[in-house]
Amino acid sequence: MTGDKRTVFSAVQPSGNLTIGNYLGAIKNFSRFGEEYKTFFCVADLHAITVRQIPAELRKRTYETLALYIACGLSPEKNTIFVQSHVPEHTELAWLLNCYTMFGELSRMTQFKDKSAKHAQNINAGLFTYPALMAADILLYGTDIVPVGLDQKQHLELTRDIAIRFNQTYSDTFTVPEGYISTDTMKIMSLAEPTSKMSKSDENQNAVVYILDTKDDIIRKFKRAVTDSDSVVRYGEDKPGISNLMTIYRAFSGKTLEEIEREFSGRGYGDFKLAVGEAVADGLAPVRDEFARLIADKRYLEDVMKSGAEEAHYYARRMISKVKKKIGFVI
Ligand code: ATP
Ligand code: LTN
Repeated sequence: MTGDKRTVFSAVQPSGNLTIGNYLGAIKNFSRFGEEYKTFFCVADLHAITVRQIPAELRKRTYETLALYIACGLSPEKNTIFVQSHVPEHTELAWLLNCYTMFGELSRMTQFKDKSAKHAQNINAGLFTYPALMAADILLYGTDIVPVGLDQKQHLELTRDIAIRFNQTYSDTFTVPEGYISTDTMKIMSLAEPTSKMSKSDENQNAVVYILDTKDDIIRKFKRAVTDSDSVVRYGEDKPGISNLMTIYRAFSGKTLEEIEREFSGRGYGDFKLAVGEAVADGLAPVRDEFARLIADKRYLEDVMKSGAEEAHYYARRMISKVKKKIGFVI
């Protein structure tokens, strides 16, 4: 809780161009909370450096991620929007929580295993302790709800375990958070390999639709999407490609799966893929326009980061001193 309001926290890493997976699984859901909750949304630059980043790109993407938050409907008046490294308590609490997080727990994280396999030449300690920093992000603000995609569920469970462990060791300190995972869009799949997650760091550009892709690119990518050898638009486990396209189309058109099956019954995949591409491109057009306006106004983005960091810092400082007292530090 923050004051008398329930608290929401989430973050996205500025580690690449954001995809429609990030949009549907995470950012689009963030704006559901602005009115009734105290909300904190941050750009997780500290997490991003667990994988090597080019400095100029990281800087550029930090501005872009912040601008995309706003373009996707998060108004800085109603939400606290900030950059993770601007609030030093995130790093500070991460160290403290590292001492309440077990080696065995971190070893079981599937994201660590996946990223270690992908970046075998750079399996750094930060990649391993990534979840303790994520727990720090969440627990600093007394967060009740964390909207994320399905891939973050395991990290959230670990966050809950860390909070419970700390509370039991000392006394009630952290709120134990709940995930908010929107079942309709919790895992958008790659267009090239519909059994794996669409990921912003995928090397195959055709597998991923970016929020800022042009209409032509979006339509071209959907036209090439991998499907299957029959030609029936039907949702089912045996049809991962078509099911993924139906999930995306449902999210952008507001139609139900039954309505979609009916709409395309007796028509080929070509028509269906074109309809999906158009719905996505049209749905994202206002986001793209707003983004173009915002990214040209660096001063405004810097003002948002600055006041967001000040606001976040106020709450973070209070939690850090509470935690230090419980541990027994002289403060
Ligand atoms: P990377 O490829 O660098 O690991 P990512 O695309 O997985 O990045 P993150 O910054 O790790 O992106 O994720 C930001 C948010 O978007 C998280 O809440 C995550 O669960 C969600 N998300 C990412 N990809 C998808 C997806 N394909 N479907 C649904 N949600 C997703
Ligand atoms: N690990 C997350 C990004 C992230 C996050 C958070 C999400 C960093 N800190 C706190 C929710 C709450 C990811 O999406 N890969």
